[in-house]
Amino acid sequence: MPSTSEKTQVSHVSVLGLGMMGSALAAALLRAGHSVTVWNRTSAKTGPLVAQGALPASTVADAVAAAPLVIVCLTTNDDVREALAPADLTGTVLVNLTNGTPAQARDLAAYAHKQGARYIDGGIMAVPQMIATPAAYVLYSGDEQAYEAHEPVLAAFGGTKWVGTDPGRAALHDLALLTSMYGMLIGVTQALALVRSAGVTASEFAGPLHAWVSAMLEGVVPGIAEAVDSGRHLTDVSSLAVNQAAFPNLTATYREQGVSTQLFEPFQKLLDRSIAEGHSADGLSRLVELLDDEG
Ligand code: FVH
Repeated sequence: MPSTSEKTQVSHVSVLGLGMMGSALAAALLRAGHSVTVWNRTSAKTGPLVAQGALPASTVADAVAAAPLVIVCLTTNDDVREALAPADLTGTVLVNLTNGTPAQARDLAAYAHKQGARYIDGGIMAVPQMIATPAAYVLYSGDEQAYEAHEPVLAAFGGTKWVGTDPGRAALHDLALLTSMYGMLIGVTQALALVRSAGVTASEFAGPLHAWVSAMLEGVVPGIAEAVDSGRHLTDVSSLAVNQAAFPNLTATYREQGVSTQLFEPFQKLLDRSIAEGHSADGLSRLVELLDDEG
């Protein structure tokens, strides 16, 4: 295992994977003044980065050998395992920014350690166009010493947020944030389908939709978080009973308008269960507890 002190002055970085995100990461490193070696399975994709000053590597093994810090951003963690197989990882600090599960991150950390490498897992909270802007940040977990040594280089991508030494922790936070995003998109998708069924354009509805979702997030999230952490779910905001009574109006209207109910039926079931289990006076925070025992 290398000593991290050898790595503190790293300015040569290799980037494996030049898809939309990997290309944005490599370009950000170049703009920050680092020397960057790039590798991509489809070698033609190295062209634009080479034009910006990157050095092309023809194999993963060459790219890994070229720099002590290696950033990986492929489609899946199975792809990462497959791509890294021919490389000698001894002495490398591997930063894996591929989306995956906490268990996959732990497996990759164990694999990297066995190969003599240090492992940091990351979750990118940005789209490629946001990389290196103040709106972007990346969650990191795993080898803390290696992270501290390389954080100044990783800061080229945007903000850095350390979430713990469990290599799976960044993926967990990442997936929780993505969960909230997909939940919001389910609502947005359904709302736009509903108004469209009545001849209202999405552009016309976008303003009120954005304002409403923003106000709800701002007004509701802190209270729900406090209730979940304290276990005190009684509410004077909006009871589960009143939500259960109102919810069928949503699904009935979807049916009347010829819009599918499939995305919203599970929520009705959860509300019904909350009442059946005697939580009618509680607020929506109680649903977090009900999901706990869904297995
Ligand atoms: N794009 C985004 O907005 C999100 C933001 C949050 C983080 N995600 C995750 O980042 C990973 C890469 O996403 P991407 O957008 O760069 O994806 P693509 O543009 O489709 O590029 C995929 C690259 O992966 C290479 N690749 C795939 N399979 C293999 C393999 N078996 N061996 C080697 N490389 C592989 C692919 O190579 P090629 O097809 O060009 O030859 C691309 O370089 C992903 O986890 C997102 O969830 C992005």
